[in-house]
Amino acid sequence: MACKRGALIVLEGVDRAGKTTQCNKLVQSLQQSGRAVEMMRFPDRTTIIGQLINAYLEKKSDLEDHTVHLLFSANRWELVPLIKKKLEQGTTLVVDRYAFSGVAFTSAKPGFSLDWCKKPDVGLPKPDLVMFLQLSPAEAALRGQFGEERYETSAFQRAVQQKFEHLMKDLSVNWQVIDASQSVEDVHKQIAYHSLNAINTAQNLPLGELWKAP
Ligand code: ADP
Ligand code: FDM
Ligand code: MG
Repeated sequence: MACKRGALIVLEGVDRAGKTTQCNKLVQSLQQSGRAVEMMRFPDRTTIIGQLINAYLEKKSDLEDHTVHLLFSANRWELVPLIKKKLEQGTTLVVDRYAFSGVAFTSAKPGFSLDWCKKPDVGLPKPDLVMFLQLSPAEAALRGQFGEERYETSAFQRAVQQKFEHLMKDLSVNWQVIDASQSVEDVHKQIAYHSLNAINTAQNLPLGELWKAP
């Protein structure tokens, strides 16, 4: 019998919501329970495309807005063969940001429609679960200052949050909104609960395609 596939689990949310903290914790706890699991993050700054994105985010280079949007998408597509291979081998992937960040960040810029922003990511492996870590700007501010990277301003983050809210109305995606203002441990418990459900459900389902009619 072919081995059961792993689940594609994504964490999204605004800056400082706790995505990276929770991805690490989830991977650790799933590993401790004996499951095959690996973490990924987007952008993946280690590839050649990722290095272009990294320089842009660190404001070491400027890129035209459509161009950088397509680079973020290309950075996901270049990892698709690996994503599919891992999932088929039965490894669950826990992913820090995905196409939803891609659409939310670019469509928060003037002159970009949600529809245009989604197009390059149509057909990507569809996550079995997307958890949105919800945190108010006031609570995010208590977690420290913004960094020096591009997009790290409160006005832009508010616009991004609104775009995420639009995206969450799409019921073809399995969204779970998590209250990220709770303790690290309490947030983790909820994330672990939803993830175990997704892992169990995914093993009997084919991998879907994002933003495509079934
Ligand atoms: P993100 O990846 O979403 O930007 P991080 O995981 O890097 O967020 O967390 C941002 C900051 O907030 C870090 O200093 C982290 O230690 C802290 N943090 C994360 N989760 C919580 C939490 N539930 N309560 C308080 N502080 C947190
Ligand atoms: N970002 C991330 C985008 O603008 N588009 C994307 O497709 C993705 C995946 O890059 F400002 C932005 C979001 C954030 C930055 O920061 C990445 P982290 O701290 O590495 O998550
Ligand atoms: Mg992070």
